[in-house]
Amino acid sequence: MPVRPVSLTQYLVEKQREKGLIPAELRMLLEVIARTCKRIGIAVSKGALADCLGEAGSSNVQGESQKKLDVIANEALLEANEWGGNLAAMASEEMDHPYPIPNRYPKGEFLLLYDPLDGSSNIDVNVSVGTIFSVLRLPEGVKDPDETHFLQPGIRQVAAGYAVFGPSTLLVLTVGDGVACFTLDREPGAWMLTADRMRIPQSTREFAINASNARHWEAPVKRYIDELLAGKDGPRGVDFNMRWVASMVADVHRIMTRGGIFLYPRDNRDPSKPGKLRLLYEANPMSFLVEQAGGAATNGLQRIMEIVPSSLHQRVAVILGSKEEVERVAGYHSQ
Ligand code: P6P
Repeated sequence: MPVRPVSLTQYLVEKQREKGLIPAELRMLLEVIARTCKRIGIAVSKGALADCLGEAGSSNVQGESQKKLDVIANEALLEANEWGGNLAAMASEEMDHPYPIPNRYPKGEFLLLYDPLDGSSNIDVNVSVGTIFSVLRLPEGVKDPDETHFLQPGIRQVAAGYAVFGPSTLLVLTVGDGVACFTLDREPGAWMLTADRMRIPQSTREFAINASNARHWEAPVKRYIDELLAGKDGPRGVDFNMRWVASMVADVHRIMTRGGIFLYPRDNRDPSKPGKLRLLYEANPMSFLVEQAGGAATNGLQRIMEIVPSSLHQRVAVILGSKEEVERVAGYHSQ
């Protein structure tokens, strides 16, 4: 009897029913996010056929110019999630401040944080991009959350995931019980389980970093990368390979699938920016997924998921992936 493929809905219902792992409200929230990721993927896939490429003519809180699709994806997530009654507020890379659920709708017990379209600088050149999301609980007794209620360490996440819009459209998700990958079956429009309990190999010979920043790196990262580049004639005694898509979801998905180490380290260009990537809606969700798959995630000095945030859009150095390599880099920082 062939195994009947499992849909995202069945996967989540079983996490709710059999393991009591997730309440119905969280299951419904994740279903809405997954449905919205399909919608975002459709907008991305239209490319030049729809008037959604290029610049939106605005910039976000990071001072980065917004692509039209950044704005489209952000609005899709707001509109899909504001009425369901599962959330108290949302925060996005594309919005300066959190978006409280309007009083005309019921408020729920969760907070949603997301980068609606990560890697959007790649859209116009047709390279994979994606959506990253993180779910926190609303702190006890809080009725009207503000920015401070989002400032929870990554260990408080109850769910995290990303969609990657690539050759196939994938949704990778954890609710704290391993990592599952779903592939979009476009005909019925259903997310189908194609990998459960994803595991990152403990060791790797593949690294991902933007090497053009080498002159700005701090000594431990410089040492680590120089050793990889030295290959079998150097202290590591083996050759390494490099990949850099410059789309975090694509680089991280490769690592989730076949191992590797991803580094976007702090560098000495701008002391006010300890790295490029944002802690709350990029580093934390990716760290949750990586740790759930047996990998590790550090800023060089501490576990990313233990960092207590000080501001909504704060940046952090990110070193994540195959545990042995991440621990080696952390070791170089502590020496
Ligand atoms: P760089 C995309 O803009 C992003 O935020 C991540 O998706 C990606 O890993 C990184 O920036 C790429 O940065 O400096 O190589 O363009």
